[in-house]
Amino acid sequence: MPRPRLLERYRDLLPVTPHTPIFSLGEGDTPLVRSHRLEKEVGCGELYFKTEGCNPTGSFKDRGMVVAVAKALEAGTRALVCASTGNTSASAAAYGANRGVKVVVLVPRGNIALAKLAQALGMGAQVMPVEGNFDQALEIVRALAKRHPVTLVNSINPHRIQGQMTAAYEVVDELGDAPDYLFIPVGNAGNITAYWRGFKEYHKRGQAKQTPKMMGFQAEGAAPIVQGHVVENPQTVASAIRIGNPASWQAALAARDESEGTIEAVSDQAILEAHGLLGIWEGIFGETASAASVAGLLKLVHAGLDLSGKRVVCVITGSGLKDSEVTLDRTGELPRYPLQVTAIEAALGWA
Ligand code: AN7
Repeated sequence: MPRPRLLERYRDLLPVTPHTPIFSLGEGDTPLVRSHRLEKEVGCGELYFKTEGCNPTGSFKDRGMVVAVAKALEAGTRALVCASTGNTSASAAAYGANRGVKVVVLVPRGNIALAKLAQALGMGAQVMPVEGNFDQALEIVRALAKRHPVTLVNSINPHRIQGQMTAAYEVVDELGDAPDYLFIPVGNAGNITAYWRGFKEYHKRGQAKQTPKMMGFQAEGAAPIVQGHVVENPQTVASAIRIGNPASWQAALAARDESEGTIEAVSDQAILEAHGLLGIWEGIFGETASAASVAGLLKLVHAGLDLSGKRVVCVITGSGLKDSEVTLDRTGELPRYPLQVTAIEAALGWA
């Protein structure tokens, strides 16, 4: 028997009715990987990575998308529309293609990772690069969704958030309780909102004894929540979180305050360093934006946060294959070697 996937596994916790179509591309049930080295470095009790890059399109967006698309079909939608820094468009393209629904995605021209563009195009979405940033593109698709019988599948869509709550359920199901801390990157702030609601829901149902402190991290050049105002021209190497006016701003503040957590900024340099450590120390190749959670963990620990005896989960929101160009920029050009055993040995110092 195939394993039950997200819509079936968490049916009772999702807005699934007898009329909701049930389908799957294999989303959810992603690995919770115990840290090999970073755990000792930060001195916490247990450190885990929730590796959301293992979802079918390589990011956490698939959890929310499968629910949003199922509900859109149930309601008889004509098309799915979204604005995206890339991952939402890849996910919408996949689920739209799988169900035979038209998908329209607006992306900031020149500012999305190539692999994500290829995913959307390769799965038949109508990709419309626009002269503007993510926030501006989101305004356009909001207007489209008001004027036409189509479904907005950005995280403003409550079904997206409900789907993404399943990641928190999985963490608790696997650990037997909520962790003490959850570290997570913040862009449009849908995911931090979803995790918090998920943990609260499980706590309310008695599935978890506690809820975690929510520790969110924006990139320094795209940190509206940290600065307390909209950032008109957000800039960061982590293109997925290059967002200046997050849709779930208020909900993210609620997650921070109710959980007694924090939302802070991390520099691009810190994100790139954390990305390197995650790969080299742990064997986890995350997306650049995903490393904001690890950069945040390191930043707070170096600033004196004591995590001894604590259970910590870092969400790695997407796969490093998504924006591998950033990694290659960081690692630099490689020398060439002669095709000779002795030359290779000499270069390795094995001579
Ligand atoms: C890898 O795809 O906004 O705070 O349009 O792709 O829930 O927005 C992506 C966001 C973190 C931030 N990590 O999550 C989009 C988009 C990765 C991401 C985020 C995104 P939210």
